[in-house]
Amino acid sequence: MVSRRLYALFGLLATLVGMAVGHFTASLLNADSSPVLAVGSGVIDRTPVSMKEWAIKQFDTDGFSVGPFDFAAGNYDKVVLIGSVFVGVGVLALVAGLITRIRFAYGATMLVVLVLVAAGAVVDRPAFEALDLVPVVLTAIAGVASLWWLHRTAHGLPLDPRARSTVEIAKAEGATAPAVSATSAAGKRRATLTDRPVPSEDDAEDEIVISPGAVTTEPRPSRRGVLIAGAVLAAAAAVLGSAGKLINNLRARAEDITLPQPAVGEAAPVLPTDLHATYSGITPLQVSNADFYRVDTRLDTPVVSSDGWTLKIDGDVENPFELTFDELLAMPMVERDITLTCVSNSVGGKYVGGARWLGVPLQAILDRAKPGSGVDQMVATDFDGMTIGTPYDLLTDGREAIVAVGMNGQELPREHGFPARIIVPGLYGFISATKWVTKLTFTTYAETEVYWTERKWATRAPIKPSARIDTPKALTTVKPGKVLVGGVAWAQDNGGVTKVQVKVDGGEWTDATTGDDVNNVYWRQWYAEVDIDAGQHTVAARVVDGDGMTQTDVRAEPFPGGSSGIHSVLFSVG
Ligand SMILES: Nc1nc2c(c(=O)[nH]1)N[C@H]1C(S)=C(S)[C@@H](COP(=O)(O)O)O[C@H]1N2
Ligand SMILES: [Mo]
Repeated sequence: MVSRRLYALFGLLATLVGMAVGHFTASLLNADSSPVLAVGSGVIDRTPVSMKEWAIKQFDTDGFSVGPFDFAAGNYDKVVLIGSVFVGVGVLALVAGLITRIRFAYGATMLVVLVLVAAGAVVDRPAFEALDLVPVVLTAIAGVASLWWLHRTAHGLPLDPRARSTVEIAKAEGATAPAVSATSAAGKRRATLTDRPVPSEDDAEDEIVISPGAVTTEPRPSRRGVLIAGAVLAAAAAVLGSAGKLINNLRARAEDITLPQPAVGEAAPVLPTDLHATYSGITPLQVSNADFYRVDTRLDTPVVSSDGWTLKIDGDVENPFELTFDELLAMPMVERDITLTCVSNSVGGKYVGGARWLGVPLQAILDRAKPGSGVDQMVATDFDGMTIGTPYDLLTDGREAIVAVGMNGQELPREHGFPARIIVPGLYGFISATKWVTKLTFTTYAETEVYWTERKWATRAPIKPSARIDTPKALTTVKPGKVLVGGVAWAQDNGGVTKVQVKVDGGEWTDATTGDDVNNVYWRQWYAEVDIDAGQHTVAARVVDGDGMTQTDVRAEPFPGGSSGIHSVLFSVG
């Protein structure tokens, strides 16, 4: 009955119960303290860039869930990383279970060591506070207690080691006991019907084998008891896990915020005709909040309440100050159409999007704070202590950075930084677009090293001009005749898009038709209708920016300062 496999399963089940208890408690206290999420984040933070880049290519994802754990969408390799964490923990849990076969304490110790690793990950989170340890401690207790219960039940032993076993009780009462040997409080052997040497208590626990003939020599494990304990624990894990998920979802509901209007003359102009409506396949001019790409280091969707939120301005400034959300909303607002781009977007990739942002010009904050002359970096800190650094000279070279509170006419979605985030036109998101921002520190590169700088990404990273082909899609077959080729192009840091050119196979570059321009820091739609014969073809596109420069065909990987190269698509006509 108590086979190796069963021991291993005990370890797995106990670990799942522990994880569910930890996740549930964390959902009540602070989602960020969930041991599972903490381990996942820890792994993400420690994964070398090269591996992430590789994983991005292999396992692009829009977010996923494993049981009760919802993982945010994002380009990072999260599937692989979290998948490996789950598999790794699962294997170790099975091993811990197996080890209890030798001695319960060994397996239990192994579980505790596993939880200690999770505790390390929790403590390591930048915004760690003592209360965050509660879920980890409960994880350990629940895991070991479950393991103990399964183990004792499987051996027909009482849960309390000092108590007498059912067998002893039965014996004492004079009933015909089905099994006669058992352990007493002192661990002494009471009776045995065989002439085998009397095994020690530990041996007895090790050697429980129910086979015909050996039936009466050992404490009788209860198959039913094990089944019940297993079912109860599995149900508890499922219920707690689901409850944690439900609570997290409830907490993540949007707050009811009334956004202020932009100041007089600061509303964004009406957008021009969206080519998406006529030429299907081209990305919409404005990407809806629901469809907007998401990239961050988080495994969850952070829930930051506007109540109690503040934006602190400090560092080398004449006037440090702090704004509440209401104070921020009371400041004069501007509305701007800006296309955000991620440095880890590969050529032709989807981590780019145009949206309408409402917010306070950063200039208003600079005017009040008065940064010192030595400042060369603005470090923005998010609610969890994650940091993003922006070159101060690029912030103040005339581009209009904003502290945004609205996105496409709505409050910022939680995924995109509620209650407030930074948006800086022309700079990749990882050096500018801090979501869930709570602090702006004016400092120097020498003094402060931010998250991605520690990981060797570039510190100065203007967005590289690029054209993307949205249609036809790679490796599809389109109807013969006039073939629609179209997409979007951007050159936010280079004076905007003047022209987009396309090239079919080895032909000449020819000008495409561009949609009406929104502004220099917004992307531009484009299309060309080309006569192409049946067969396999390649189409390429490139942008000519506002400075008159043609997009480079030199290939570069996203790391460390953004990808470059020409996007081309192989497709068939027929
Ligand atoms: N707090 C926080 N802000 C962040 C990030 C992050 O990991 N944490 N990622 C940045 C990156 S790399 C990009 S490209 C943009 C993406 O913004 P989006 O998810 O709203 O599209 O957010 C930036 N802001
Ligand atoms: Mo990014």
